[in-house]
Amino acid sequence: MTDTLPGASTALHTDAAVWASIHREEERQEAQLELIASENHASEEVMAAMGTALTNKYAEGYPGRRYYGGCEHVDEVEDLARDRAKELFGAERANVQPHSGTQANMAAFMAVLDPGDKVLAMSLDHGGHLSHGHVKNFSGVFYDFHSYGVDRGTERLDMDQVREQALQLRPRMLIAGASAYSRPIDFAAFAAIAKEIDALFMVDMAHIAGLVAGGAHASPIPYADIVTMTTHKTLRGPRGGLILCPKDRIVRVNSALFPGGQGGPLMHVIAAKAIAFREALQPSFKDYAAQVVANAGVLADTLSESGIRIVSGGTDNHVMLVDVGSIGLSGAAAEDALHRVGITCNKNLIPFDERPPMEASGIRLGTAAITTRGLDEADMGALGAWIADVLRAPESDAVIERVRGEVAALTADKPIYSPRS
Ligand code: DSN
Repeated sequence: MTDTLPGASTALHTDAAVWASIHREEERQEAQLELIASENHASEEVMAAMGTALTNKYAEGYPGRRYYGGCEHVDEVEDLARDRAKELFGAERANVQPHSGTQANMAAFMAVLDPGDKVLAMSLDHGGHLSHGHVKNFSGVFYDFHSYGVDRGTERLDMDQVREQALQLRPRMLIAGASAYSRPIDFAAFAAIAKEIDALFMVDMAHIAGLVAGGAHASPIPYADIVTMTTHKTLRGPRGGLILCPKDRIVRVNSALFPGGQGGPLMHVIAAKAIAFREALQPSFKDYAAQVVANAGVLADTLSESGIRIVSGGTDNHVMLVDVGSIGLSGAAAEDALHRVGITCNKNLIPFDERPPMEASGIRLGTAAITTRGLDEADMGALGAWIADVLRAPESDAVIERVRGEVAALTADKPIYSPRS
């Protein structure tokens, strides 16, 4: 077994069963190409912060106003995280305590809505998110969610259709943001619709947060009343959430998050968020964000040129939906075939899909993680060809064997983390 991560294997570690599984997961990540669009590889420094004594500290409340003693140093950390988040996104205020994107959304809704209020958001079936009104999620249980989708012909958002729906429904809040949408989101157009119907405008930019931070997607900050995100996708931080808002809304946001939806903040994760925000403030992060988008473009073009349909014809961000139904496969079968060669992705509904979600007609591919490990446009051309080969011959042991070898060689050549001495 190789040691890949700092701190992951030391003489202090005695729980052989758990560490063996952790090592196997480390090895899996090193040996496979991670194309799940919501994942990334956090830096060693981000991961190290999560393994510190800050995990021991209770700190309900906010810096300077805590319900526990001994918070002077975690206050410093939370202030750093908040200040860096504000600087990174040009926001007036930040709450860095959400444990996840869904927790951030729960706090955002509680801060500005009353139970039962009407909300208009993107349909999960067309690329939205569970916490934007799924019937079994808290959002769908406590609020009256309605959804807009993409246009059937273009498979893109049509802002005239969104406006028409909004004028008819008159929701209290309009939400923009998606988990599987490959085109730019026109925040100015959403904000204009919200203004026309006197609704609030919220953006959940979980997927594109790193692209916004790196200048590769327009920012919603000038337009939105409240912005939520996760910190671990394109932003490449620790798992967690973040809320940004204007200064006149922060008191309600803070109290909706704690005590509204959460108890003690995870101070070790907040330290890791602070480190990740600093990383994203470096000029090199702009290069990273641009490379993520360039890589996605080449991957989508290569697949498309091989005759596999890409939803909406391509991508402008980090993600693409590949219509594997166009070559007679289900998303589940495609996910399995790619798994056999060491390429990890997820089956995904495509807009107007006729298959059920556990089968689906698409796979969702993203380039955030593979770009972190240093893959570039030339690698994307090769990767696209391998994916096409596997999807066209998923039962061929010869093809699987060959591509598995290619993936193994590439991952060995481009390690994620430096090996420990
Ligand atoms: N599960 C995430 C994704 O894969 O997009 C969203 O929360």
